Amino acid sequence: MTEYQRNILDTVAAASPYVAMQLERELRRQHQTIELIASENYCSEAEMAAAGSWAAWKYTEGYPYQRETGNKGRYYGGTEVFDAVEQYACEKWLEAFDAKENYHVNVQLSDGSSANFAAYMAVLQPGDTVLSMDLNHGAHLTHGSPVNFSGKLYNMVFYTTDENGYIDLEDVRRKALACHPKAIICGASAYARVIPFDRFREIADEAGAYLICDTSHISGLIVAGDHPSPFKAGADIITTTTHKTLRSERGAMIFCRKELAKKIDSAVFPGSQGGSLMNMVFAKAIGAELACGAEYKEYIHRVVKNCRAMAERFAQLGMRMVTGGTDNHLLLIDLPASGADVSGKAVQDALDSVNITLNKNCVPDEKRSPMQTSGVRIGTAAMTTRGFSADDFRAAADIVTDAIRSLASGGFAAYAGSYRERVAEIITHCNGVV
Ligand code: DSN
Repeated sequence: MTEYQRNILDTVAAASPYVAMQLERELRRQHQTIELIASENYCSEAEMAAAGSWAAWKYTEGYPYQRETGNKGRYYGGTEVFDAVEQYACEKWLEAFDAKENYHVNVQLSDGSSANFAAYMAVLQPGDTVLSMDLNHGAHLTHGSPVNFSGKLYNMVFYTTDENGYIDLEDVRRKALACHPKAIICGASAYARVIPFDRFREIADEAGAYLICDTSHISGLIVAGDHPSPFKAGADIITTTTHKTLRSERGAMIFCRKELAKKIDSAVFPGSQGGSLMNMVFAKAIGAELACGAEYKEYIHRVVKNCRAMAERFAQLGMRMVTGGTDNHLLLIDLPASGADVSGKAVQDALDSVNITLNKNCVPDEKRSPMQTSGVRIGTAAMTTRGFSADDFRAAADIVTDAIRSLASGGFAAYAGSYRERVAEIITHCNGVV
């Protein structure tokens, strides 16, 4: 446990021994667990400190200064410090993405769903047609799920992946020209290959549609140059969370072409949220500084390298992945194609019991329900932060494969103790982040 974590526990314990006890339990769980959920990561103590500070106490509805976007400054007084930090966070994030020239950013969003909500609200009316990726093929709930606002408010049309699991650009183009969408959405939560933003831009231009890119998963790779940039491709709106591969505190941002800045700012406030979490904006400012540094880019290169090493190991072991491998920070194991007649949910639960955390995930043309699934998603961002090497990820792939196979053959319980021991051994290679 770090000194900072000890101080937090002591401070909390003085007010609530119960909450401190649960916080300590969670820290212990994190410490002993190999964290393979592709959307999770560990931010710096500096960001945690800013997020937990008195910056949370201020209401700051509105935006810093009178911007050329037309917004009218703040609604309350006493915001000088917040104006400066929010402006600084915006400038640093634009610098991190090399997007200062043509893009505007709003850093007030608290999560990816509200970012997508505001992004759609800025350029779409209820009932408009939107072309988006099919959820079973890797997209996010906010990309048109019938149980989500996006599926309820807009007329969603879906493109899919091809027989090899890659985005089917012919399908995208055909549907775009047929349905005349107001916007095309690209970006995914469970897609292991490069998203061809430039091709999406061409198709959106041909169809006369806005191009909205949800880069929540891969934004860190874009900063580090390990994935093509939607900014360079000229996307209209780019959303991202800040806590996945960007490795900052929890939150989100919306980037847009400068001419859309007023629409985006208005869609965020007053359109869809009130007082923003300014403590998180302080943390995001630190996150942006870190993302501008060479050390962060080197970290992302290792995330990608480690993911390839893990995918190669799974392939050697006879496990099948959607698309056969990965270009980014995640991979998707197809359980039936790997000869394992078990659900993703059963694998997730079994691995939880031996201190490996990952998540069940649908695969293209999924036969099971979303609560069961035929796949599991695995990511390398979190454990790379904790210092895992390519060899450590290969060792983790060995345990995951053995566990899936023993689960499928009914012998998991007999081996669970040995899996736990193997996890405990490689966890000792971690640094002291948790
Ligand atoms: N929950 C996130 C993920 O796991 O990808 C998306 O919101």
